[in-house]
Amino acid sequence: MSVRSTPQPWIKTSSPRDGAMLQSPPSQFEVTFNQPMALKRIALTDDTDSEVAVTATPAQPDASSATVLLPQLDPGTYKLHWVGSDANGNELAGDLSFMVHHSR
Ligand SMILES: [Cu+2]
Repeated sequence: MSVRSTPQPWIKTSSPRDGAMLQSPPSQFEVTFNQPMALKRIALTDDTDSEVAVTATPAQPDASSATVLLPQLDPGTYKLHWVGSDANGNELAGDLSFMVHHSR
């Protein structure tokens, strides 16, 4: 028998990227994993550390990417924290921040 190591989830891409300076507000947060993952939790906070309500999208446990629609965001700096989980209960969390600039 061969020994099979437990695959650990990792992030392939996420959007907005950490540190992104955006000229217009992002309409969604999207993250792509190396394997199927479901987003369990997402928290978005603004400059004043107030939580911005985000409508959770139904979990898609067989999908290796997750998309969450964001509300209309005013210019400012935002922090986003998310937690994902795979079918084996392996969790993966991420933190990122991005800035929405005033458009002209
Ligand atoms: Cu900026």
